[in-house]
Amino acid sequence: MSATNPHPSAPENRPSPQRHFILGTAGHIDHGKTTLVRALTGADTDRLPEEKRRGMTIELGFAQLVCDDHVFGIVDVPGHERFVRTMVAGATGIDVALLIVAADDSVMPQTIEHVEILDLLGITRGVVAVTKCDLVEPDLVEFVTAEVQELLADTGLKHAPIVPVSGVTGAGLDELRIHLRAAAAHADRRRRGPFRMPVDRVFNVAGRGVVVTGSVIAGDASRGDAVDIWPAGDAARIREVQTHGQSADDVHAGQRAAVNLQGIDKQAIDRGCELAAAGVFAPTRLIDAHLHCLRSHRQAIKNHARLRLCIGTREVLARCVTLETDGLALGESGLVQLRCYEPVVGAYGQRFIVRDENAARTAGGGVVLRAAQRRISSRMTAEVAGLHTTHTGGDRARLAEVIRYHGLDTPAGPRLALAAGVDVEDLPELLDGLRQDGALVELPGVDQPLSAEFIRAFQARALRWLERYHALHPDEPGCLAESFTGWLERKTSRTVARAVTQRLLDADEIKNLGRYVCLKAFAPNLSAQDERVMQQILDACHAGAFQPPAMDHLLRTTGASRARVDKLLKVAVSTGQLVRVDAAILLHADREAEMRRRLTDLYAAEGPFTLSRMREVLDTSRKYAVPLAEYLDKIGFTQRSGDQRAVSSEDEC
Ligand SMILES: Nc1nc2c(ncn2[C@@H]2O[C@H](COP(=O)(O)OP(=O)(O)O)[C@@H](O)[C@H]2O)c(=O)[nH]1
Ligand SMILES: [Mg+2]
Repeated sequence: MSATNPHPSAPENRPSPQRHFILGTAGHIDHGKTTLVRALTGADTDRLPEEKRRGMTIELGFAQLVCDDHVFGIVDVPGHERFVRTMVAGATGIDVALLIVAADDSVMPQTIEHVEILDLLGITRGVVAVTKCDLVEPDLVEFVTAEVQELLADTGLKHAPIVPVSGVTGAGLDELRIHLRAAAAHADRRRRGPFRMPVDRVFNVAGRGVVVTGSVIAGDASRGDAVDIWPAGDAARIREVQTHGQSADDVHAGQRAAVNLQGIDKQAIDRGCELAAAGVFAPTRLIDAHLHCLRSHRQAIKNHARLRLCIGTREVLARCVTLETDGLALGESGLVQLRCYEPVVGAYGQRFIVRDENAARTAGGGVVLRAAQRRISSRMTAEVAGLHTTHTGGDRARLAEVIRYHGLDTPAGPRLALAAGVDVEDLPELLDGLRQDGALVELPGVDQPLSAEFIRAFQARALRWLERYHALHPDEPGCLAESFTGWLERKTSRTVARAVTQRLLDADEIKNLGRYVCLKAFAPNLSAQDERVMQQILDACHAGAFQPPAMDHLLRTTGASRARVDKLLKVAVSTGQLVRVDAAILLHADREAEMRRRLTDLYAAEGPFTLSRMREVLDTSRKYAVPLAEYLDKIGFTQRSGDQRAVSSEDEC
């Protein structure tokens, strides 16, 4: 519990820039929080008439404490058990805690509950002030100190120094300031990233419009900046900013801020809204998280229990779906999905509190792992494993998981960094690392990185689909290529569908059979020589156009046996690469389509045509024209009347 500076060699002679921190009070009612803030700053944070009359804090109060280059924005919270929700809203953005315990009362219920809340919010920097030391003997102070040490032993505040003070006589205040400064020096909470300010007050200022106040928990904002107001998503612009009554050009994380907004009505905002950098966040009703159930809570958190989620300054009802166990026993932690009844904004790493549905008790708290896009349950083991990676993995593993989770809609830039909980400047290097690991794939025409695991899973799904198709249509050579890519396209996009088909072909997982695709295992068993002969046959048929080669010709050009050519012709007909016109004539599929196109054009230009006109248009001889015409009659493409033929209807072309 050392409060000394671990970096004594830091240059002392240069004037260092001011550093800003949010300091939050905590502790049982009447233990002297408000009095101590007044003694430290001169400001009375109980400003409401009702607070004055009842001598107790009801609303959050604000003051500023300057200790050399350290500037603390103080949030003074109520200690009454009925106002724990307000306490949580105040504690949400704090860097340093000031826990107050009265020497004449020692540890009381809200001392314990507030410490639990600070611990659940991940606050590890703090100082304990044992107040009202003017009222008690020194050995009682020692006794209280021991009780406080015991209370903090298992918490993030176990190293917090304990300072005896009096808010009335001012004893111990200098020492308290020194310890606060030291605690702040070690404050290491993440504050980078886009601007975020959960709103704790809203009011109108005559002639200026709406002003909102809050603790800036990340990033910075300047006059003129565009902001979104969540969860509604209204857009507004910052007209002016102040911090502790002073106009400022900008505000930073760790500062209390009053922001005058332009373009929004007071009715559209209240405590619980959040001001955020424009275009970065999106509200969600699903929060995937790691949740801890307090050992002191009176009951376990059941699977599907209804809880109140306190996140930022907002409180919403949520159903808690446990993902690793059936509920969370007292003192147990685990992965959960919080299904909120109203939208909220949350980002990776953000701490939150859950309270009983009737809001009487703090049940636990945890950390947001992702603003989720889909429901998950304990049965979806792959999704739960991914979430586990998000919870325990390093930056690179977390980034890979975010990219996998988002599939084809991976966010980019600041939104990607935010979701993965990494600094946006570190993104290029992390992405390069993932590329080297083979965790990312680039698809032609797709500019965002895609997760190799996601593409693998998607390809496996496509293969399963094709397998089912084969099972349902055992007599077909495969699935029509356009149906297959059509299915892929409905699940993804045209570019991705094409790229994925190509990957499956390249990997030899599927084969192209003329107009069909089939699983490799389902493809007719062709040897390399068969493939070569097949290509020669197809080339010869294509070249022959409407006077296709006869068997003799095929045997001569391929040099293959009659049995082999017969077998390959059958395969080519079954896969639609060749079209059988009659026992002796096979047309290349492209030529067959071309024939119908030419005759459609002819019919459009000249109406019904004779066999000899058809022969001219197809540039063939009577020997072929007769069977071709009969074939076309047979498939219903043409209708014969005397020696004239009409093309039946455009639909059939
Ligand atoms: N003697 C003495 N009285 C104190 C001290 N701090 C607070 N009080 C008194 O305790 C009562 C409650 O103080 P307050 O600051 O409102 O407590 P809070 O509810 O924790 O904010 C008030 O009557 C204060 O005057 C102290 O250090 N010494
Ligand atoms: Mg008070």
